[in-house]
Amino acid sequence: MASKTANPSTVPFADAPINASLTGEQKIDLLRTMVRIRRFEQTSLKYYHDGHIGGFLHLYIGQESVAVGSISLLGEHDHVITAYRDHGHALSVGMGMDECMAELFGKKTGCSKGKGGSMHYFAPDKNYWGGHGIVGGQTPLGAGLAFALKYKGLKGCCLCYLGDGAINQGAFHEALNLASLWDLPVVYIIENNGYSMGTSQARSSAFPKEGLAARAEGYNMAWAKIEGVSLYEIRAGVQEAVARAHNESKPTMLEIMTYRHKGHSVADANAEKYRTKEEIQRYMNEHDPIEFWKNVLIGEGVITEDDYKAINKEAGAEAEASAAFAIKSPYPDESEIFDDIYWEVDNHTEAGRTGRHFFHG
Ligand SMILES: Cc1ncc(C[n+]2csc(CCOP(=O)(O)OP(=O)(O)O)c2C)c(N)n1
Ligand SMILES: [Mg+2]
Repeated sequence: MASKTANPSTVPFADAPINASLTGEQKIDLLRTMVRIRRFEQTSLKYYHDGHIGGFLHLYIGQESVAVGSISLLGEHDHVITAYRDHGHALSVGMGMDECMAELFGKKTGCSKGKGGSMHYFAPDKNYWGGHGIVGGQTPLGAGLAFALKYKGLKGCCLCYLGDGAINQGAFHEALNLASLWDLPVVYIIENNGYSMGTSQARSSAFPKEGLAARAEGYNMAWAKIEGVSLYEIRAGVQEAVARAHNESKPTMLEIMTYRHKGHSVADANAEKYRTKEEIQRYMNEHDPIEFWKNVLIGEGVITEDDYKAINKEAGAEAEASAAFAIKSPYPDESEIFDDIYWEVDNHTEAGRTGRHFFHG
């Protein structure tokens, strides 16, 4: 895995065309997005402990490079769907901190009107389809989004993220079969943080020595394993898969190696029971994607340490402001509890009126 200190002349994948074409400003934007995700989540954790947020809160701290690097490659007809650890993907597609923080607080101004919470961020206008709490549940939906793109003749793809624990779900294997059989433009990105709740990968999954994504061979599907600390490496690897989807309408399975610094969720008080303090500390000290990218940019002369401090401060202020926004926002009205479950019902369509959502004629 890449180390924290980076020498610009030796940073792997810096000269891949997709990276060589980045301007300094674009590189800073990538840094800013990762820092904003981290400050947003650190702030949410503080307000969780203060009792402002209830329910689940799965933090993405340590994994920011995966969402930021991969989503930075997307265009107009590309779509994103993920699991419950979804804050990083949401901010990467351009959702605002206010709507995201308010959703955590259960407020009406949240992206899901305060009724979805941490696991159910949505922004269809940004091609962002959630936010799913059922492990692996998003994987057939990802195939469906890709199918729709192909059906409509659009040159696009769906990035469908899942955890290393989700790869054992039956639905995922059904989705892989159809994605390959029907040549769907979907990219499955396994965010391999080594654990499913408190269970290590070694205790939960059978896989070839090349890695989890090598299972794709059983489906005649292309695959690759990517180290997830460096944005350069992620962008170079994911770009190949996106190009395969766009140009050949073929699926890919990627495994990106990463690590979560915090517990599975805030309720996971035993975060240090199933892994050692030393392991956590080692990843935080030596494999932190933000530290790595910051050092790349300093090494390249794109930013100074002071620039980084300013970006960090600004992101912290933005996150605090979003919490203030959430606090002063109203809760949804009790009368709205059954709204926003079925689009057809809310929009008084014939299907909604008759209950025939899934049938024509
Ligand atoms: C179908 C189903 N089974 C079990 C759970 C409980 N559960 C929630 S998260 C999780 C672990 C998933 O781990 P992984 O896929 O590696 O994702 P990570 O949390 O590491 O991002 C489990 C078992 C669930 N939500 N859905
Ligand atoms: Mg995991």
